[in-house]
Amino acid sequence: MIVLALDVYDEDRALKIAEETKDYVAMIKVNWPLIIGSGLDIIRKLKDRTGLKIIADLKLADIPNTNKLIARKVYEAGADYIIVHPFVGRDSVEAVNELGEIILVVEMSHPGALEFINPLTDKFIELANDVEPFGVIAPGTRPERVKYIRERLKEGVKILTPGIGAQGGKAKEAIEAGADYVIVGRSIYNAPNPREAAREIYDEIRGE
Ligand code: 3DU
Repeated sequence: MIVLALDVYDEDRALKIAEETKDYVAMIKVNWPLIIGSGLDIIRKLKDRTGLKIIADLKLADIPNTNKLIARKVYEAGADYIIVHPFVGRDSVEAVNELGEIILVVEMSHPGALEFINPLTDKFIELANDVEPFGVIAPGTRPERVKYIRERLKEGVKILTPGIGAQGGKAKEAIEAGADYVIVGRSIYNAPNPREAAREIYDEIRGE
Protein backbone atom coordinates (compact mmCIF):
# COMPACT_ATOMS: atom_id res chain seq x y z
CA MET A 1 0.00 0.00 0.00
CA ILE A 2 1.15 3.50 -0.82
CA VAL A 3 1.38 6.52 1.45
CA LEU A 4 1.62 9.71 -0.60
CA ALA A 5 4.17 12.12 0.88
CA LEU A 6 2.65 15.38 -0.25
CA ASP A 7 5.62 17.69 0.23
CA VAL A 8 4.46 20.64 -1.84
CA TYR A 9 3.78 24.13 -0.45
CA ASP A 10 0.74 25.12 -2.45
CA GLU A 11 -2.76 24.15 -1.34
CA ASP A 12 -4.31 23.98 -4.80
CA ARG A 13 -1.47 21.83 -6.10
CA ALA A 14 -1.68 19.55 -3.06
CA LEU A 15 -5.44 19.06 -3.40
CA LYS A 16 -5.14 18.44 -7.14
CA ILE A 17 -2.44 15.78 -6.76
CA ALA A 18 -4.31 14.15 -3.87
CA GLU A 19 -7.47 13.92 -5.93
CA GLU A 20 -5.67 12.61 -9.01
CA THR A 21 -3.87 9.86 -7.11
CA LYS A 22 -6.38 8.85 -4.45
CA ASP A 23 -7.47 5.63 -6.18
CA TYR A 24 -3.95 4.20 -5.77
CA VAL A 25 -3.08 5.67 -2.39
CA ALA A 26 -3.97 4.32 1.06
CA MET A 27 -3.10 7.40 3.13
CA ILE A 28 -1.63 10.87 2.71
CA LYS A 29 1.37 12.09 4.69
CA VAL A 30 1.54 15.80 5.40
CA ASN A 31 4.93 17.21 6.40
CA TRP A 32 6.16 20.69 7.41
CA PRO A 33 6.49 22.02 3.83
CA LEU A 34 2.75 21.65 3.21
CA ILE A 35 1.72 22.78 6.70
CA ILE A 36 3.94 25.87 6.43
CA GLY A 37 2.82 26.56 2.87
CA SER A 38 -0.91 25.96 3.24
CA GLY A 39 -1.71 26.03 6.96
CA LEU A 40 -2.94 23.31 9.29
CA ASP A 41 -6.42 23.41 7.72
CA ILE A 42 -4.99 21.51 4.77
CA ILE A 43 -5.40 18.31 6.80
CA ARG A 44 -9.19 18.62 6.93
CA LYS A 45 -9.36 19.73 3.31
CA LEU A 46 -7.38 16.71 2.14
CA LYS A 47 -9.58 14.39 4.20
CA ASP A 48 -12.78 15.91 2.86
CA ARG A 49 -11.52 15.80 -0.72
CA THR A 50 -10.15 12.23 -0.69
CA GLY A 51 -11.69 10.37 2.25
CA LEU A 52 -8.20 9.11 3.10
CA LYS A 53 -6.50 9.01 6.48
CA ILE A 54 -3.85 11.64 7.13
CA ILE A 55 -0.45 11.16 8.74
CA ALA A 56 1.08 14.33 10.21
CA ASP A 57 4.83 13.86 9.80
CA LEU A 58 5.94 16.37 12.41
CA LYS A 59 8.74 14.14 13.73
CA LEU A 60 7.98 15.50 17.18
CA ALA A 61 11.04 15.55 19.41
CA ASP A 62 10.42 17.84 22.35
CA ILE A 63 9.71 17.66 26.08
CA PRO A 64 6.44 15.92 26.97
CA ASN A 65 4.53 19.14 27.60
CA THR A 66 5.49 20.78 24.32
CA ASN A 67 4.88 17.55 22.38
CA LYS A 68 1.43 17.47 23.95
CA LEU A 69 0.63 21.12 23.17
CA ILE A 70 1.53 20.57 19.52
CA ALA A 71 -0.10 17.16 19.14
CA ARG A 72 -3.43 18.28 20.62
CA LYS A 73 -3.89 20.93 17.92
CA VAL A 74 -2.81 18.61 15.14
CA TYR A 75 -5.19 15.80 16.16
CA GLU A 76 -7.94 18.41 16.51
CA ALA A 77 -7.13 19.51 12.96
CA GLY A 78 -7.99 16.01 11.77
CA ALA A 79 -4.69 14.11 11.73
CA ASP A 80 -5.16 10.37 12.22
CA TYR A 81 -1.52 9.70 13.11
CA ILE A 82 1.42 11.82 14.24
CA ILE A 83 5.02 10.77 13.65
CA VAL A 84 7.20 11.02 16.76
CA HIS A 85 10.94 10.67 17.33
CA PRO A 86 11.69 8.22 20.14
CA PHE A 87 15.23 9.46 20.90
CA VAL A 88 13.84 12.12 23.23
CA GLY A 89 12.64 9.35 25.54
CA ARG A 90 9.60 7.37 26.58
CA ASP A 91 7.89 10.21 28.45
CA SER A 92 7.86 12.46 25.37
CA VAL A 93 6.52 9.60 23.24
CA GLU A 94 3.82 8.68 25.74
CA ALA A 95 2.68 12.31 25.99
CA VAL A 96 1.61 12.13 22.34
CA ASN A 97 0.39 8.53 22.50
CA GLU A 98 -2.08 9.51 25.24
CA LEU A 99 -3.78 11.94 22.86
CA GLY A 100 -3.96 9.89 19.67
CA GLU A 101 -2.33 7.29 17.46
CA ILE A 102 1.37 7.62 16.76
CA ILE A 103 4.04 6.34 14.40
CA LEU A 104 7.59 6.02 15.76
CA VAL A 105 10.76 6.62 13.76
CA VAL A 106 12.95 3.59 14.53
CA GLU A 107 15.36 4.13 11.65
CA MET A 108 15.80 6.69 8.84
CA SER A 109 16.58 6.32 5.15
CA HIS A 110 19.16 9.04 4.44
CA PRO A 111 22.96 8.47 4.66
CA GLY A 112 23.31 10.65 7.78
CA ALA A 113 20.95 8.36 9.70
CA LEU A 114 23.82 5.90 10.07
CA GLU A 115 25.62 8.42 12.27
CA PHE A 116 23.41 8.80 15.35
CA ILE A 117 19.89 7.44 14.85
CA ASN A 118 20.28 3.97 13.36
CA PRO A 119 22.70 2.65 16.00
CA LEU A 120 19.82 3.03 18.45
CA THR A 121 17.28 1.04 16.44
CA ASP A 122 17.19 -1.92 18.84
CA LYS A 123 16.27 0.39 21.71
CA PHE A 124 13.58 2.07 19.60
CA ILE A 125 12.11 -1.31 18.61
CA GLU A 126 11.99 -2.24 22.29
CA LEU A 127 10.10 0.97 23.05
CA ALA A 128 7.76 0.39 20.09
CA ASN A 129 6.98 -3.14 21.28
CA ASP A 130 6.05 -1.69 24.63
CA VAL A 131 4.06 1.34 23.49
CA GLU A 132 2.49 -0.47 20.51
CA PRO A 133 2.13 2.46 18.12
CA PHE A 134 0.13 2.17 14.90
CA GLY A 135 3.44 1.75 13.12
CA VAL A 136 7.13 2.51 12.81
CA ILE A 137 9.22 4.24 10.14
CA ALA A 138 11.97 2.08 8.63
CA PRO A 139 14.32 2.80 5.69
CA GLY A 140 12.98 1.84 2.26
CA THR A 141 16.50 2.38 1.00
CA ARG A 142 17.76 -0.58 3.07
CA PRO A 143 15.46 -3.63 2.67
CA GLU A 144 17.75 -5.75 4.85
CA ARG A 145 17.06 -3.33 7.71
CA VAL A 146 13.32 -3.54 7.08
CA LYS A 147 13.61 -7.31 7.41
CA TYR A 148 15.66 -6.94 10.61
CA ILE A 149 13.05 -4.62 12.11
CA ARG A 150 10.11 -6.81 11.04
CA GLU A 151 11.71 -9.85 12.72
CA ARG A 152 11.93 -8.00 16.04
CA LEU A 153 8.74 -5.95 15.95
CA LYS A 154 5.52 -7.07 17.61
CA GLU A 155 2.95 -8.49 15.23
CA GLY A 156 0.34 -5.92 14.35
CA VAL A 157 2.68 -2.92 14.47
CA LYS A 158 2.89 -1.69 10.87
CA ILE A 159 6.09 -0.78 9.05
CA LEU A 160 6.09 2.30 6.83
CA THR A 161 9.10 2.84 4.57
CA PRO A 162 10.09 6.17 3.05
CA GLY A 163 13.01 6.40 0.65
CA ILE A 164 11.22 4.80 -2.29
CA GLY A 165 11.90 6.26 -5.74
CA ALA A 166 13.74 9.58 -5.43
CA GLN A 167 16.02 8.29 -2.65
CA GLY A 168 16.73 5.05 -4.51
CA GLY A 169 14.55 2.49 -2.69
CA LYS A 170 12.35 0.03 -4.60
CA ALA A 171 8.71 -0.41 -3.58
CA LYS A 172 8.51 -4.14 -4.21
CA GLU A 173 11.75 -4.86 -2.34
CA ALA A 174 10.57 -2.92 0.70
CA ILE A 175 7.23 -4.75 0.74
CA GLU A 176 8.93 -8.14 0.31
CA ALA A 177 11.24 -7.27 3.21
CA GLY A 178 8.22 -6.74 5.45
CA ALA A 179 6.94 -3.20 4.91
CA ASP A 180 3.17 -2.70 5.07
CA TYR A 181 3.28 0.73 3.41
CA VAL A 182 5.74 2.44 1.10
CA ILE A 183 5.94 6.21 1.49
CA VAL A 184 6.46 7.97 -1.84
CA GLY A 185 6.83 11.69 -2.42
CA ARG A 186 8.81 13.21 -5.30
CA SER A 187 8.41 10.20 -7.61
CA ILE A 188 4.68 10.87 -7.58
CA TYR A 189 4.16 14.60 -7.04
CA ASN A 190 6.96 15.67 -9.40
CA ALA A 191 5.97 13.20 -12.12
CA PRO A 192 4.47 14.64 -15.34
CA ASN A 193 1.41 12.52 -14.56
CA PRO A 194 1.12 11.87 -10.81
CA ARG A 195 -1.84 9.51 -11.22
CA GLU A 196 0.10 7.38 -13.68
CA ALA A 197 3.19 7.39 -11.43
CA ALA A 198 1.08 6.25 -8.46
CA ARG A 199 -0.56 3.56 -10.57
CA GLU A 200 2.83 2.21 -11.66
CA ILE A 201 4.00 1.82 -8.07
CA TYR A 202 0.64 0.31 -7.12
CA ASP A 203 1.00 -2.26 -9.91
CA GLU A 204 4.65 -2.92 -8.99
CA ILE A 205 3.61 -3.80 -5.44
CA ARG A 206 0.82 -6.08 -6.66
CA GLY A 207 3.30 -7.78 -8.96
CA GLU A 208 1.60 -6.71 -12.17
O1 3DU B 1 11.99 11.16 -0.86
P1 3DU B 1 10.53 11.43 -1.11
O2 3DU B 1 10.28 12.66 -1.94
O3 3DU B 1 9.79 10.22 -1.64
O4 3DU B 1 9.84 11.80 0.30
C1 3DU B 1 9.96 11.01 1.44
C2 3DU B 1 9.15 11.57 2.57
O5 3DU B 1 9.34 10.76 3.74
C3 3DU B 1 9.52 12.98 3.00
O6 3DU B 1 8.34 13.60 3.51
C4 3DU B 1 10.51 12.78 4.10
O7 3DU B 1 10.54 13.85 4.99
C5 3DU B 1 9.98 11.53 4.78
N1 3DU B 1 10.98 10.68 5.45
C6 3DU B 1 12.06 10.18 4.79
O8 3DU B 1 12.24 10.43 3.60
C7 3DU B 1 12.97 9.36 5.47
C8 3DU B 1 12.78 9.03 6.76
O9 3DU B 1 13.61 8.22 7.35
C9 3DU B 1 11.67 9.55 7.41
C10 3DU B 1 10.79 10.36 6.72
